[in-house]
Amino acid sequence: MIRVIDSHTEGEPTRLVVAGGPDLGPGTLAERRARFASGFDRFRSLVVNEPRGSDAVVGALLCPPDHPGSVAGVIFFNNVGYLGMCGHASIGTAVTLARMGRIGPGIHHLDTPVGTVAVDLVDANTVTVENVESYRLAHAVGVDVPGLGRVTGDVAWGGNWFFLTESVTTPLDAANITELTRIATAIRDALAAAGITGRDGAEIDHIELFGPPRGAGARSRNFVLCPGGAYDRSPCGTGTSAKLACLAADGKLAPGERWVQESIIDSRFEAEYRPAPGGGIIARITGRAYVTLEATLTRDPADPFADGIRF
Ligand code: PYC
Repeated sequence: MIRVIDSHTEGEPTRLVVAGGPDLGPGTLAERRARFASGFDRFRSLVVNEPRGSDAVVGALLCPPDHPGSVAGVIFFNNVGYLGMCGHASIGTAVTLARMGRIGPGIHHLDTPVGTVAVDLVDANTVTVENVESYRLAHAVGVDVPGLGRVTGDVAWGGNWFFLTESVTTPLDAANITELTRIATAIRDALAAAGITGRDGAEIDHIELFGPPRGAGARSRNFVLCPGGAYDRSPCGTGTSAKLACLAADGKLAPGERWVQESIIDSRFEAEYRPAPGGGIIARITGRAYVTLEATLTRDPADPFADGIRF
């Protein structure tokens, strides 16, 4: 029986699989993610794709941890594949674990395929995630984007790979989401065509557009394109971490200084960082999550879309 608990974090949905997931065997979360992808990809699709889910849903498979001090392991996935870390889904996972009675207020650790993160359950809905080390890989990278011209931005790691740019002039307004999605997709395609990648040739699969904030106290507004073409309703935890790494590298944000990142739907993350031993930063991201559904997923073998609609 596949048991899931849905939540949203600042508008971005998470579907946590709490029972009935595939047995991925022993090993690190990275090894188990590889086994998930090679042997159980239909399960990923069944959980997040239509008709049970949507392109916006990020799935999270709850697993046994691989470090003795951690409360759980988590593998994040979406409509097209797998993530390294996921900030909004870590917040959603912590709130859901609290609702299940598995954690109480205070600090807990989650193992992910890219490292262990800390989640501090501040209250039933508020969580601070201390992410893996984030860093800027490349500054002021130019790419020619068909129909858009030269776009300049930074390449940074925040648990996933991001291209961050302030070059786009289309206002970051919810009314422009279709156009912003088209622009960000064109930038991602142009980066791939130009051979611009993250470390070790990793695909830059998240594009982050920045503009001036609208709400009181916010420092910036963003639009984040996720790998499967959906936009992040939240300000994106790993994307905000990547942003802080760039601000720190530019000397524009001091350790401990508060950064309020606004999303395209006006939701917010509060963030700050401390320097990390590797030369990058450790970002702390605070947001709120709410449980929206507890359900059992059923699979009828006669259903032509039993494993979700896959392209
Ligand atoms: O919050 O890190 C995040 C995230 C990544 C993709 C969607 N949300």
